Amino acid sequence: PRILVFDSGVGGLSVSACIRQRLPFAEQVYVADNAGFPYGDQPESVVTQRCQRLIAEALRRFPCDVIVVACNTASTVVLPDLRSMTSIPVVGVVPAVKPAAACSQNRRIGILATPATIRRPYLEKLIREFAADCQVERIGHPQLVRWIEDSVAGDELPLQLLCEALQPFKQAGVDTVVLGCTHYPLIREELQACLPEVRFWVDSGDAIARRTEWLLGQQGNSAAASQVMPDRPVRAALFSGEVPSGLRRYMKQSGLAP
Ligand code: DGN
Repeated sequence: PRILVFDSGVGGLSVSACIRQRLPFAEQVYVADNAGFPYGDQPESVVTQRCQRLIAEALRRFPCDVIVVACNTASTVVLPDLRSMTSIPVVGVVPAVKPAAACSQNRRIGILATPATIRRPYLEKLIREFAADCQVERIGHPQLVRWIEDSVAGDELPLQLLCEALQPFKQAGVDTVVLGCTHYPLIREELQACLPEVRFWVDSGDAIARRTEWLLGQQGNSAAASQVMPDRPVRAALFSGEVPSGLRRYMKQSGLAP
């Protein structure tokens, strides 16, 4: 089977890695709209049009069995239009508020996401539905996705600034943090170093991989029915802009490329 994984940049690779772990037999086509990055700065209609166009182009070259929109910011706006464009099942990603509420022992949760995701009403809905008994501290960081893109290309992360930005979580005494943007698991170690007292770091990667597995199973695509892809999990990495210079090294490190 083949899975199309889409993001505005390299963040969806954190999801690709989870899919790779759960579905090592599946081939992935990674599509990144880095010419349109970051999506938080774009009107919703532009994000929707760009996603539809790029995914349609990729599907013409590489027919896929499942589409994963591995971007929280895009998932909040594009899923209905994508689903009306194609009969291929589409998986979206939402911040892992529900699993975080299940983990937290002191009922204090931090949500780290892009400003656009923090602003969207659906986040409020998730909190009301799954974390009503928790104190929730939200940080919508305007530059973190950019720093992570640059770090894959070889730049140093501004660690001091990162730790300063996370101070509200320290002050609120959260024991659980939701990584509500798919870029963030790529710097999990640095985040942990800034907030060593946080016990649980929760992201959506594994839940997406499980959902994808279920959808493939529905189509009769399973490990038993497939040939394992040992050294080419990502068949093509299609970037709408310039390919980040450290991409190959990064993908090698994370087992996504030979
Ligand atoms: N990886 C995207 C997300 O999960 O929200 C980043 C969005 C962006 O481009 N700002």
